Amino acid sequence: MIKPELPSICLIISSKDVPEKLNIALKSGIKWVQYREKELPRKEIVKQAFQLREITYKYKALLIINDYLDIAIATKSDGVHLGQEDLPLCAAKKIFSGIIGISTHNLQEAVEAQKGGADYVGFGPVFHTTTKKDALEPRGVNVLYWVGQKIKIPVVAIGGIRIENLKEIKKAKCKYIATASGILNGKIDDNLKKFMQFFN
Ligand code: TZP
Ligand code: MG
Repeated sequence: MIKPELPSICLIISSKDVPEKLNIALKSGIKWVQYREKELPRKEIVKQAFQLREITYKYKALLIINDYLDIAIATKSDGVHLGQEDLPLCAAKKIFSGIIGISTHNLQEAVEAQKGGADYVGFGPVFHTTTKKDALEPRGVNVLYWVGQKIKIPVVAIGGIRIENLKEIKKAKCKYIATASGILNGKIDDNLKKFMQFFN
């Protein structure tokens, strides 16, 4: 399977952002969406994932499902994002040929994910975040830089990424970011425009 190139900006959404906020983001040009829903019952997540697949197809945006490989497969999503406690990468690779992203918090985890054939690693939290309830201590941009130097697959900076700290992300030579609040809080179209200007 030929895998698509990853866009620079990944928007992380949960059920509360569907459909209003998501529609604004798609209309404003977002091309990579990760559905990360931690509260709803599984049945509801499945239902919403199917809806998201339809909407993202329409806008030619990539759709990645967080946590659930079975839901990613059933909905023909482009990929799955797995944490350190989720289905192991080696097992996911046996049954899925789409994009697989792995959450990492240190260099060792990132090296392992790359060795195991991950398509990208999420690395963070780079800055302080309140979006993820059990987030670890911020890793900072220096560590982000070093991870990027050692890893060949895309390193996606995550955690507290906002317009005000994009300069630091760029200085760390990081070309990919994932954010929820950085785009969804405030005026989504304005926020996204600023994010996109930065990565062009
Ligand atoms: N993993 C590490 S931080 C985070 C996740 C899913 C949340 C990112 O959200 P925000 O609002 O951009 O800090
Ligand atoms: Mg997970």
